[in-house]
Amino acid sequence: MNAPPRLAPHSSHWGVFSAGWRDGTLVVEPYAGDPDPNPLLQNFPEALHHRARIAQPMVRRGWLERGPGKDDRRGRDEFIPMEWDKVLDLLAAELARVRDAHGPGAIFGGSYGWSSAGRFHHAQSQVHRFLNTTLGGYVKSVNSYSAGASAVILPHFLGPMDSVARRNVTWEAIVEHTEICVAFGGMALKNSMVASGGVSQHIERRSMKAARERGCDFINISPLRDDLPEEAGAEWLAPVPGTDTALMLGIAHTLLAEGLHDAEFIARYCTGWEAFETYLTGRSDGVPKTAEWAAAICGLPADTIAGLARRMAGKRCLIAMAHSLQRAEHGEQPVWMAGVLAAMLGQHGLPGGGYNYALGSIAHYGKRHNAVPAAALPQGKNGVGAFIPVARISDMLLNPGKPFDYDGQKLTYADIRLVYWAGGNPFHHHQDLNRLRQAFAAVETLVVHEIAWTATARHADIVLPTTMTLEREDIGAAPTDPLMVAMHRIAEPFGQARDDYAIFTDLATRLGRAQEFTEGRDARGWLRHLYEPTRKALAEQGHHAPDFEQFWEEGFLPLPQSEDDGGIIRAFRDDPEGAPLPTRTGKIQLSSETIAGFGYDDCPGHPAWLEPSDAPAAGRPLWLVANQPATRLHSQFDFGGHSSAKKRRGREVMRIHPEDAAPRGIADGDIVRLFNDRGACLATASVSADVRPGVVQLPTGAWYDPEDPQEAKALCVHGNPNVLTRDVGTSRLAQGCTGQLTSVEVEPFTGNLPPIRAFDPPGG
Ligand SMILES: Nc1nc2c(c(=O)[nH]1)N[C@H]1C(S)=C(S)[C@@H](COP(=O)(O)OP(=O)(O)OC[C@H]3O[C@@H](n4cnc5c(=O)[nH]c(N)nc54)[C@H](O)[C@@H]3O)O[C@H]1N2
Ligand SMILES: Nc1nc2c(c(=O)[nH]1)N[C@H]1C(S)=C(S)[C@@H](COP(=O)(O)OP(=O)(O)OC[C@H]3O[C@@H](n4cnc5c(=O)[nH]c(N)nc54)[C@H](O)[C@@H]3O)O[C@H]1N2
Ligand SMILES: [Mo]
Repeated sequence: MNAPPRLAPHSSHWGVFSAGWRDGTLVVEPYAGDPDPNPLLQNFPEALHHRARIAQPMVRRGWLERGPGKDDRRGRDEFIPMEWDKVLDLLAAELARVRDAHGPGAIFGGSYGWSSAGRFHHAQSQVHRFLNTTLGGYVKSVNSYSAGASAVILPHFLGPMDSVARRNVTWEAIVEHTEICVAFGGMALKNSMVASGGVSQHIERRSMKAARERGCDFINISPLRDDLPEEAGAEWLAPVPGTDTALMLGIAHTLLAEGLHDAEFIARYCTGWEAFETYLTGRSDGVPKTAEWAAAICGLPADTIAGLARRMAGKRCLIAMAHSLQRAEHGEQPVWMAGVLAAMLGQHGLPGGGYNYALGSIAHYGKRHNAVPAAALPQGKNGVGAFIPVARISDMLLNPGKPFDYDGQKLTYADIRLVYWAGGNPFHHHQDLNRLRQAFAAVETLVVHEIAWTATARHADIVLPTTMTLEREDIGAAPTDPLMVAMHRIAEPFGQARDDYAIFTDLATRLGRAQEFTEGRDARGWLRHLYEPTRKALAEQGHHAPDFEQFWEEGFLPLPQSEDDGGIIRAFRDDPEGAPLPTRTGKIQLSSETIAGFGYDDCPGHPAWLEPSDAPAAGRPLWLVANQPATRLHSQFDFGGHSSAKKRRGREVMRIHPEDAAPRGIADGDIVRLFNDRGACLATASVSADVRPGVVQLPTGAWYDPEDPQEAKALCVHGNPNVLTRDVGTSRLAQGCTGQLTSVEVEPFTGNLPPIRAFDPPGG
């Protein structure tokens, strides 16, 4: 008998693996060194040759016949297949037209999205490099959908996002030192199983188990019971969504009133206590933020809140906070308030203590850093200065020239004619999709590179089919993962799909800038080039440093890691004068004159409880939590085997508490309709006591599937919650994404059940 063919190494954002073919079937096996592999890997086999893949370049009929221009037929027009040479001629001419007529400042190339894990073929880097080197730049986006509010507020009071999230408290330190871990938004394993660039070892489950066995208490503060795993043995406290800042204020007030706060730490390491304390005690507004006050807002008993404060004091206490809390209106507030709470407890900078923003939200955090650099494609210089905070995309396209606020600046929306997207799915990530459709109708040309017929591709004028990761070679690496992966090619390209790099190379050639874009390298040449800094650093430090050929043959290259040093916050604690924080005062800012000086009513100069304007009300009595999906990464491979198998009756699953289901006549497995002023979608109900009463949960990622695309507020028959979410910024400070929470009503769906067509290629 023949030996089974050798599986070759590869990597994805959701895990490292080996893959290959056995009897005509794609086999995917997790990396042998991974203690807790991610089941998302099993989305690959069915996805590879799925009918949802794009087989050939396509151009929208209306654009082809009438030329570039505003057009509300985007998303409901026909597509015409076109040869590669012809479509690239057409696109190069259109890019040159926009550049010559309006300048590169009329091109939006932010192209937000996770694309795939390989560091060279990373589509977002490719499109940025292409626009910079061939057209002189593009209007970009700043910050992320993940952490839009925190990226702006954290540097004001503590330090840059990366230092507070990525280089702070490690899982090792938690296992050894933490006595109580209070996790706002939990630390769901589904989330920490994912990291951009890949992750070779999923250690979160066993770390929580080990900490628990040593005696660490975990508190899961979340509307969902399963936001901490069983292994953590967590206590579950479920406040009303969006009220964590009030809860934290109630804890802070108890600490102060009972003299449990660390006044010495505040005096030595913090500034701005007075303004905050005046607010906390109510001297500034007549409202003391007591546990009773907080209880009335967050729905937890006052005793529980005060009891939690007493349990947190005097112990090695770690406050963790999921990204999700700040992906909501006034999202800056819980981020800041959690930092203030950790300061009142005197815990910042202690091993296993303090405040680790976003720990457990993603696999990058809580790890040591690599001692050697890893590959990244240089993006060139962007000659355009204009930008938007990333989630202001529809606002910009609908309001060219309109002023907006951002972090103390008054900026103006650019006048965009052409939008170029490669490696992201705005119909996944953006809010109020009916408004996004209007925004995309307002541009002259929309170009999309995609592996599959996402709703974004369906709304484009020019659709270019790209290879998916298994169809090309790349290098997988992330700054806190101790493994570099030689990602071998596992499959031939689907249909006529080409690499993003090959497409951009041919476009750059047509625009007379081939050398600037390619620097004379083919894809293999780039891999060698990007590998070299890692090899050199390994050799210099006396580690195994194979040349490129040997690395490729070995497949998995272990990388050395640096000490678990606690980063800038530990250094500051050890030496506040010698290693000041990069804030304005060099200390932890419990209030900020800078922010107060901006005069924003939705983001005052100290953390504060601000009422959400989108809370449940008549006609929309339930909070909707639209969180990250457990069964895929965002919208990627929604058509894969694992994602499909976890749907019910072909639709995304919405969880609802029995107390909310019964009066509505909703039984487990029923198809329901979720709706509010902005839109409606169908989902399959799962009746479960693991969600807080008054809350329903529908994760993101089911592909937008309008029942009748002609309608402005079409029903999404598949369960995409972003038809319901609101398109507003967190505040005038950060203008971050607020997609996590909105309010809705739910009812049984009684009409004829519409078919799911999201994965059928559009008709010609
Ligand atoms: N309501 C609500 N909305 C949210 C969130 C929420 O909590 N609630 N979360 C937000 C967050 S945190 C994020 S990060 C965003 C994520 O939003 P996105 O990052 O936009 O979502 P993805 O589905 O990962 O999109 C990546 C796209 O790239 C494509 N792709 C993969 N590989 C390649 C490639 O090699 N080349 C090309 N050209 N394309 C490729 C995939 O097919 C996919 O369509 O969503 C945000 N949206
Ligand atoms: N499997 C999988 N993992 C992922 C991703 C994915 O798409 N799939 N996406 C990755 C990305 S890009 C990111 S940015 C991270 C996102 O990390 P997060 O944004 O933290 O992830 P979510 O699952 O959206 O939210 C975590 C939990 O917060 C809780 N929550 C929501 N609102 C509130 C609130 O007001 N108060 C409290 N206390 N809790 C609340 C919800 O119950 C939710 O399950 O996840 C990453 N990991
Ligand atoms: Mo994210």
